Amino acid sequence: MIDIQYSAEVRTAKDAGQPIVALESTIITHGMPYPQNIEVAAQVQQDVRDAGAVPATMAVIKGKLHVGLEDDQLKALGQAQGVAKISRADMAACMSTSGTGATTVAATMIAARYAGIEVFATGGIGGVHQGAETSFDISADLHELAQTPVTVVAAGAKAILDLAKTLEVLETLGVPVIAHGQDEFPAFWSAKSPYPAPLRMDSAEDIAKAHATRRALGLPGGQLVANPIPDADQIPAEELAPIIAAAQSDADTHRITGKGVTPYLLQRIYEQTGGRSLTANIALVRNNARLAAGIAIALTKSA
Ligand code: PSU
Ligand code: MN
Repeated sequence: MIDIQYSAEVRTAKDAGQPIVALESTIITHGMPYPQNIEVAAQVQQDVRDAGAVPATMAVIKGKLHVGLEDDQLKALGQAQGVAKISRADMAACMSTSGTGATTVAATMIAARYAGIEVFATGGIGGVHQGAETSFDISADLHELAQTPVTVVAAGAKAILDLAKTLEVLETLGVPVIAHGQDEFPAFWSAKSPYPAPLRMDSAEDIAKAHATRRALGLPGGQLVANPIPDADQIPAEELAPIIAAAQSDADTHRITGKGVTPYLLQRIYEQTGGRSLTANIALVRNNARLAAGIAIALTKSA
């Protein structure tokens, strides 16, 4: 048995059967610069509350799995140096060696399932990287979606990835990819991509029903809900394309590999857009938090 450290708020919500939304912490430690990372994390938690659910930000702190962070814990994590980025492969080792690590989408799903939380909001999932045919860089997030029954709300996959290959792998793995309110798969900083999403749903209730039906069928694995960035906050894909290409080529030149790739690319794009990529990132995460709260509420009502 793992001794989970619940925040006071999450503990109360669990006891009362209230809707809870899981949140990841890699976006805080490896996805956004300090101090915006802490402000955004607190804001996203508040967005979940304002929408009627309770936020549970996940992290491993000194070997303990935390489900929900107190304010001081969140602040410390956001400023700490050398925090590990933990995915499925690293989670147990981080805990067993009393390490401190931020959870990626994959690790957050594992933590959520363990804590009985079925809905999770993030920015973008990891996916198949450009050049994967030679690098084999495919995020463990995709395999996690295939085996852990959590509905993940994201703004599609980051445009730094190969979206066509990412969609193919998700199809192979049997992961339902549901675009919210549009036919196209969204591309993180842009609402639309050239690729149609395999499924479309227009309400949180419909998404909750599909989740509950998968549960009733006993299907392992979760759903990916692809929620487009709000119109006003988009960065046009044409504008980003050369910036992404340059960032990718820098990553290749500097031989960045493995876990380092995604944080490196995000940081380069942040610098090259004069911070606009971060503004868009914040808007889309908040938008996802609100939809995830709606799904968690609908699931609680139908239970
Ligand atoms: N989305 C963001 N910023 C991030 C990430 C996603 O807006 O930092 C993180 C998530 O934690 C995701 C991880 O699980 O990047 C994917 O990393 P990799 O490509 O190494 O699997
Ligand atoms: Mn990778």
